[in-house]
Amino acid sequence: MRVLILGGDGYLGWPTALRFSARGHEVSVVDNFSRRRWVRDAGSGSLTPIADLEDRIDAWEQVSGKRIPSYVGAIEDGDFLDEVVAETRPEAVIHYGQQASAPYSMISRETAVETQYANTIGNLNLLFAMRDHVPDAHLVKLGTMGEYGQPNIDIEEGYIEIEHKGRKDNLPFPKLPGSLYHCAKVHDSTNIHFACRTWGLRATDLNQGVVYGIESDETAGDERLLTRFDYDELFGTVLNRFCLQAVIGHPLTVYGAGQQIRGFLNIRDTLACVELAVTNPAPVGEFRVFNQFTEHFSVMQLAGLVKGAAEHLGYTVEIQHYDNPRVEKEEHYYNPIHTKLLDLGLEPTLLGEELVESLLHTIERYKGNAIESSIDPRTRWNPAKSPAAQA
Ligand code: USQ
Repeated sequence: MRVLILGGDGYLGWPTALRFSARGHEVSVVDNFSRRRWVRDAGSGSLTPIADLEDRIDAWEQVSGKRIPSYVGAIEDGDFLDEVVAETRPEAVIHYGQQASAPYSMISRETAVETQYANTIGNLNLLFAMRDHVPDAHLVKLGTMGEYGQPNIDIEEGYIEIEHKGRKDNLPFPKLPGSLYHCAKVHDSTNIHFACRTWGLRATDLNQGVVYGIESDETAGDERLLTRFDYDELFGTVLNRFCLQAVIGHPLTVYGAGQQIRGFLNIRDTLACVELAVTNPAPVGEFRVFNQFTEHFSVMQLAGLVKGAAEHLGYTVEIQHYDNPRVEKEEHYYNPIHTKLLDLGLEPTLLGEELVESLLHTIERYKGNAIESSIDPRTRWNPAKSPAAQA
């Protein structure tokens, strides 16, 4: 199958490109390296050494004999994306090419506008390019569980049957996004759903939880193929951050009481889910939604798990509660349904002490690259409520 991956140089995009290429698909990637730039500008960098895209592609060709063509440019540039789609004529488009950090979107007006512009306009350009060149192709779009927020009812997979004043309908599940980044994802979902209803496109929105992990089958074992690993306050996700913190002796940065619950999945399972979505495409005209995570944990459960695993390896770990920089529910009901990917055959990688220990071992190899000053949270959802503003 011809597969086009937007954001193919990123944390998930690169290992996804290798997985599809390894399975014999004709993969092309698009990227403008904005993730590399955002992290660098924030005074941090990938813990793992990551080769330039062209060098990675050469290395993959040496290892596998398969070449991945790359297109360097911004998907916000509609003409550029239009040409790429017309030239590659994908049967599936996997769209990761977005600004994916909630804290980054909350730094300032500029970063909020940048996030919503990059994400919403890039996605809109893609919908038009698909409509005009490959209307039968399947769009697999990375969404987020954070679109739903934490309502006090079970979260369904995309849609909920509502009975109102004696009438019933199956409607998009209500959205309560938790940051301006998450709001952008909601806007994308609305636009994709519209394109499916109006132009007959087909799409799967993968409402993904928080990803952790470093290696996939294809990236492990050859340093030239490693994917990036972020741990800074903006781009690092919570479990990856805790693991790095344990290894370098930084206190684990629990925000507030740490009773917030999120869905999690291993990076290998992200790749498996995306592959399941691509090989089982949505029917023409359908906007299909999968909730993509395998288990849920509170932040304190994760901190306890990392502390236990790291202490088992001989580290001393302190858990520190930080004044929560985010405006979020710290205690809440959380029961999202996530059966559709399991029904398609997903075999979850479950998190336990052994898995955390293997993550810690991988991090140990690169701990010399860690920039500790990028770890502590500085970005506040509501600066008026910051301790400094109240003092
Ligand atoms: N948290 C801490 N300490 C930290 C970092 C985070 O307690 O050092 C807490 C946060 O307050 C939050 C939870 O951990 O309650 C998750 O935070 P996160 O930074 O790991 O993840 P989040 O900002 O929600 O965003 C990440 C990805 C995003 C994706 C989302 C899925 O960056 O791209 O969409 O996970 S979800 O969380 O389901 O919305």
